[in-house]
Amino acid sequence: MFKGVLFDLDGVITDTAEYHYLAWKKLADDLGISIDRQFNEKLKGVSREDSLRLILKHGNREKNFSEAEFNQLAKTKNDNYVEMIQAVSPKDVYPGILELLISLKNAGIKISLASASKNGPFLLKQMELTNYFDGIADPAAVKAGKPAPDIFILAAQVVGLNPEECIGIEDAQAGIAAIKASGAFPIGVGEAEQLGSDIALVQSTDELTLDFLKKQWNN
Ligand code: B16
Ligand code: MG
Repeated sequence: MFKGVLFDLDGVITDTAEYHYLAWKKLADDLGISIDRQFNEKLKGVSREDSLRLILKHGNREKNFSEAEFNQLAKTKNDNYVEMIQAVSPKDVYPGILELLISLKNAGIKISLASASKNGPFLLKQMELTNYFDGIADPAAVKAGKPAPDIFILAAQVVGLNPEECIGIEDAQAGIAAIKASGAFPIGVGEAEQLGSDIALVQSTDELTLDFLKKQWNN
């Protein structure tokens, strides 16, 4: 049996993925770079700085900014995003997630956060979920972001486990790659087109019950 579950946040616990998209879209529009939802799939799970690099590259503007200007652009996006997430509340927790956290707690299975977002702890607090988490991996403490495995390895470590003892749940291409590379068992929230047809997938988070997780693990 698995001993821990490593949760992505944006797109798994709540729909902040949409706010990230809107904040990047506004920044890109202001720079005259056109991005759409299909391009946004590449940004999901990717760190703030790497996302900005991808957007500038997409608009052939990667050489146009000094380091200070680059940092300012990242800050502008984050300020806008942080403004949007002030209103996040327990109502915004995706269906079935609270029930899953309760069943995991009752079963003595460790719960850890493997989000690339530096706003993760704030969001857990807004949704009143902080107390369910046995550990939070600090994205600022890892060398390489998703698709590198570092954040999932750290998320397992902070709850005293190896990734091989854990299930990782993700909604992003980069995140699934990171889970696979860490040695944890991947479960995807989303479509096979984006996440691949070689892993267990759910269309909606309310399918993520403890029984479902056990079934996939034992498959
Ligand atoms: P921040 P996750 C990721 O969170 C988002 O999917 C991604 O769009 C974002 O750029 C990244 O966090 C960094 O977030 O700018 O708030 O530090 O999906 O790994 O929970
Ligand atoms: Mg995500």
